[in-house]
Amino acid sequence: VWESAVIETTSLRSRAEQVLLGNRLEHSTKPSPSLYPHQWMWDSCFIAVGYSTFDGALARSEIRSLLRGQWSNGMVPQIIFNPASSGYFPGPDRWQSGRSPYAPENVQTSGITQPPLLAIAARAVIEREPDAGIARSFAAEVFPAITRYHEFLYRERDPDDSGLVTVVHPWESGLDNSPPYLDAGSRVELSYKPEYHRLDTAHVAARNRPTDKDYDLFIWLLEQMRDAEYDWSRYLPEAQLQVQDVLFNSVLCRANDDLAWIARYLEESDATARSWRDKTAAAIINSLRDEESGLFFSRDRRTGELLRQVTISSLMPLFAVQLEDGISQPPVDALADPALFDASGYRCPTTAISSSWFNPQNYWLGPVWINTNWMLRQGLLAHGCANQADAVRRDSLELVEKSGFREYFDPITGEGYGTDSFSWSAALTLDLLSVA
Ligand code: 9WN
Repeated sequence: VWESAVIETTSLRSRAEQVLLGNRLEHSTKPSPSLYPHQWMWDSCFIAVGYSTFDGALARSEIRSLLRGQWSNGMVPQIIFNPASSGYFPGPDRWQSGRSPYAPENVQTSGITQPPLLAIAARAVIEREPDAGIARSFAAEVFPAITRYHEFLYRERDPDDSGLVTVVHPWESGLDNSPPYLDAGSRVELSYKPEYHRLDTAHVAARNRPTDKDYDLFIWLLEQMRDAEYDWSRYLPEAQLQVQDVLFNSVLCRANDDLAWIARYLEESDATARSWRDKTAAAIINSLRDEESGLFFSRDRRTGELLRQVTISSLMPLFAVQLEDGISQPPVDALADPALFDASGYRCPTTAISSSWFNPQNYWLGPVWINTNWMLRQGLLAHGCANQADAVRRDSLELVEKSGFREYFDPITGEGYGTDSFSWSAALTLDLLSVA
């Protein structure tokens, strides 16, 4: 039994490495062979963590390639387009990022960002690099750029100086059709029906993807931002969708902690990164925590109301920062609650089972995703919940072993959905195998 377990792990590892190498482009790695043929930001951060387990040079090039797309105002874009591919909608012709004076000239990108995992990935890559000289020069190279990215987020996206960054498009959240966005999205009044032709449903069954109504919202919002030339001081006062997103801000909080670590590693001051971390941590606890349930929710900045939809994001402050016992307990308990996240199958559904939106086969409305499990596991470990953390790790590995490196998985049956050969499922499998 022991011998076969070892062989299984070895083969899972080598299959995961093959997925990443198979999805390589010239400078970076695409999320999947055909559904997502460009470079995505938070995907590449997870991918870099995966590469760091077996090839530091590829890990560094993944992050460098992201920074190649950085705008002069500091924004790191959600998508860096691969000029050799036209198989994804919306492409560069719809985004027209060149309308902004800050967009890079030789690289085509989208006009928004994604959960800011750069510092988290960079730290992992630095820590795993055995050659101290290489690690140090990479740290010195990326530290100023990542700092400028965080400066952008606080300067352009937190006009109230609240410590919470505002997300302006569901795609920025990374959890595109998650219930809080369907909720906030239902209040957006589309002034026209945008014209477009979806390409995603040519690759994946429509029942596993966002609806056409969701896409109307996604594309209409894109066109509003484009018309404002991605100038946030002009766009934000009128923007119909503005969310102080709990997952995005939790990632930012943790990223500040890792940015502070990189600063100390370089023997530079970590004061700015620490003060950002402390401010965002306090704002998450004071402004995004629901007193009654003890769970966390994103806040609609337009109405001022919490978007009280229980999703995986409600647990993400565990990943952000060290919470006091009384504050960490409700999210930890929610994991074992059959009405919320215990589906008697695989941990951890992305939308609570009791939600009226829950659908175990549709995108972010219920399926398990390996990246949210990866963050949750770290958050649980940081709060002394080793057994629960291990259960999340085990379920993640069981899912990819059973169904392959799919994009997302049914939390009840374990069936895989979405694209196959999905890069972050493979990359984070490598990381989970390396922490055993
Ligand atoms: C839009 C690439 C991306 C992920 C997102 C995931 C999905 C894109 C799409 O794929 O979104 O960004 O076309 O649906 O929701 O988290 O980064 O893997």
